[in-house]
Amino acid sequence: MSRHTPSMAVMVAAARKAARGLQRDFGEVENLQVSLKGPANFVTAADRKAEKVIFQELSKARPGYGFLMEEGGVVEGADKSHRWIIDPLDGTTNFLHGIPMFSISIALEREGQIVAGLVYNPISDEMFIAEKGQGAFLNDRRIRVAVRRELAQAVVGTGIPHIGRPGHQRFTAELGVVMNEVAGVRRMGSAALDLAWVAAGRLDAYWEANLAAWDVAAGIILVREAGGFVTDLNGRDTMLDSGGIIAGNETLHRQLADVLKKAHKPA
Ligand code: 2AM
Ligand code: CA
Repeated sequence: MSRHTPSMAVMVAAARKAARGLQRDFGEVENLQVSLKGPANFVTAADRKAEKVIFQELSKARPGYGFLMEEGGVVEGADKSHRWIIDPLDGTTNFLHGIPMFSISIALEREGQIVAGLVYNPISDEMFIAEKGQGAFLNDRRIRVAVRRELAQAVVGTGIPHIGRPGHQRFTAELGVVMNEVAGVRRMGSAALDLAWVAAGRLDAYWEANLAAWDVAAGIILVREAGGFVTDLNGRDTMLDSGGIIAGNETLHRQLADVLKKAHKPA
């Protein structure tokens, strides 16, 4: 069993409350798929609504903490040492298409360091949480990164840039080298869930570029508390700023980083 701090209890309560709205709205999206107008505006509204619920719950419980949110951006708090980093709906494209793979991501930063993270999949009811020094948990059961030591046996997650996003050529080059080294590549569509799945040992490793802080903040502490390694694509600790990320156990993290370097060298 995990022992949560009061802050984690607050995060869990906020996520569960927002999830109830997302579950209802996801059911509606499945119905809207057949309409010509499609569910796009509806999904934007669901996203904003979920963020508002989380913002209100966290503000009530911890007055003064600051916020960095996907929809609402930065909200300065009176308390300069604490900040919530929130993605109310990570995996929006999946949600829009009725694919039941998306998540709520909430992280707590103290003095610039992530001290708690939560990633919740409302459809599978899987709650991934971690606090600094306390380990990582899935629905109250301890989780650990996978122990595989060979890329040739590893299933590796990634994200594929799409229309309107940068990095298409870079990704094609990366995939070109990685697919020759691994047992399988998976593209799930929610960076927060990908990292939670690395923490749970479902994915052996994961990489992606051009992400935002709210996509990865909670997932980073999940992987680390599950015994894994996380850096940006240059091996540095600046994932929240650079937007690139590599995660896995110590061995696979290093191997994947080395393989990716090959993709970035001019031929
Ligand atoms: P989203 O669903 O909240 O948009 C998929 O590869 C991952 O990339 C998802 O976590 C997705 O988050 C994220 N993503 C998509 N577009 C993005 C953008 N313009 N900036 C940062 N992250 C993005
Ligand atoms: Ca996101």
